[in-house]
Amino acid sequence: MTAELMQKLNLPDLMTLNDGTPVRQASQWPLRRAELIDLLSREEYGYTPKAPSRVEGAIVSGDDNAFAGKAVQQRIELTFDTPAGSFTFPMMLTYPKADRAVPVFVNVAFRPDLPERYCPLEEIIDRGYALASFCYTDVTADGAEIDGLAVKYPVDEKTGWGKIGMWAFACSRVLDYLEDRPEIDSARAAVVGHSRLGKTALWCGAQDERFSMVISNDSGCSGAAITRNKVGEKIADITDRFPFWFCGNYRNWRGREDEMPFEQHMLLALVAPRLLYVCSADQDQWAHPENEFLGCCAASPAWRLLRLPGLITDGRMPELNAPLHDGSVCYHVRPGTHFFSRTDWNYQMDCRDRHGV
Ligand code: GTR
Repeated sequence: MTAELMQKLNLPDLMTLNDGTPVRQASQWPLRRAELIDLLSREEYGYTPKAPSRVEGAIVSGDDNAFAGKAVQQRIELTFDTPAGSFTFPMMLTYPKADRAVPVFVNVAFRPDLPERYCPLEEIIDRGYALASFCYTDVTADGAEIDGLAVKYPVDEKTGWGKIGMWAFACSRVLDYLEDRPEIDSARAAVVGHSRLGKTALWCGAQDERFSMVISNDSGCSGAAITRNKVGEKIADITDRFPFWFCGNYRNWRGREDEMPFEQHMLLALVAPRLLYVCSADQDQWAHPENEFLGCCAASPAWRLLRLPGLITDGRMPELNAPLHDGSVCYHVRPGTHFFSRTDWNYQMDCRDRHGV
């Protein structure tokens, strides 16, 4: 059972302030939240710089009759100031024609062919959602290169932001821009990504409370999965291959998972009281679905503190294709491998419809 496993794993306590005071009331959550952001910034993802005061968008091309007239599609260049001059990156916005502002997915995507070929955009439009997507490497390369946004801010070797932090920052800049678009209901914005970009969506949504929903698809290690007792990828694996995703300090925890003062349930808990949705695929053992589920269970006390249900579960791993959508933390595991499938998107939209976020 999950409760016993959580005890055995001896996870660092979500509900104790750094000075040892137990967190028992909702009024203590903002302080605990700030502590957790600081901890995860210092040890894992690096510190995020201050947001720019304004993001400008220039529509560079568009189609007012996309999808046989059902939608509007625009390629937009976003520009904002940084300490080293302005930075620009492209995004694609598609929204259904409607008589009111529509909710939106902010999707950090892998491929430059926006919208991504695996993204079921027509279904998204038909279900009344907009999609704002950008390709992550248009922000900065997925490698050790100091390029793009990475050039624009000074980075401390131990605690400066890694690439996940930079991509997450870009998701927030997309929302800055969408707040100025009357066609978009920016109070109903979900940030979503798959795999390394699922980690990105979580870190973005953990910090940026404007997102009403945060969705992780197969994010695994350093995403939704509890690191202690994890199968598949471990901190040594991920920091060997992708050290640049994180801050320098993260390497200190290679092979020392049990000693870490932080854990991934803390990342998930930062989404409270907003809606969190974690999606797994049963054959994705590198990500480890069971530990992603465990992450949802272990994060749930944050919602309960705020008088909301966390994950509603009997503590057992759910059956395949039996999504848990009743609580403020939602979870599903579908059959198949590591992929952002149409099934995942459709479950995510079912969940949004149901919660109205
Ligand atoms: C893998 C990495 C995972 C996951 C995945 C992906 O190579 O080990 O953590 O992020 O890439 O992004 O597809």
